Amino acid sequence: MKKIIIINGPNLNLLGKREPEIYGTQTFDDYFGTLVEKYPNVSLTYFQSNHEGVLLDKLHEVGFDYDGIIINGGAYTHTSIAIADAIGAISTPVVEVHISNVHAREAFRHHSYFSEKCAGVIVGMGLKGYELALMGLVN
Ligand code: CA2
Repeated sequence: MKKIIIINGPNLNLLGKREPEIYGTQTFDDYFGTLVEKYPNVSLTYFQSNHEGVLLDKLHEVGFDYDGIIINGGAYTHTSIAIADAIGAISTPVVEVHISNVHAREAFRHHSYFSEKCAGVIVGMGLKGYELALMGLVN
């Protein structure tokens, strides 16, 4: 069974609770439950942290063992060379996901330090983007 982890960065614990016009009304825990049910043949785990170093430690922990990583780095996407370096250093393929279309938002969201180190990038498809990334990694 393939092992895939979803890693969410800062503020994504607020999904479904704030700014529903941008990020929707579903909590990530609820969405994650539907994914687990829909993909019983994938060993799917979920991790969220608001702390850059904790996200780095998780990437190091899973990055030579898991079959795929789906990461939404939140605002660290646009700031963190350290997380980009970690994505580049590990052997597990990483797919970058953003719920909103970052290219239709403020200019500071247009650049990602992660994208060039990732196997793929999905933006603007809402929470469905995580499922699309999952399909890309398992097929
Ligand atoms: O669109 C995305 O998925 C983002 O990664 C979300 C980040 C933002 O900084 C990126 O530019 C794009 C922000 C996550 C904040 O999530 C919230 C969710 C609900 C309420 C408030 C914030």
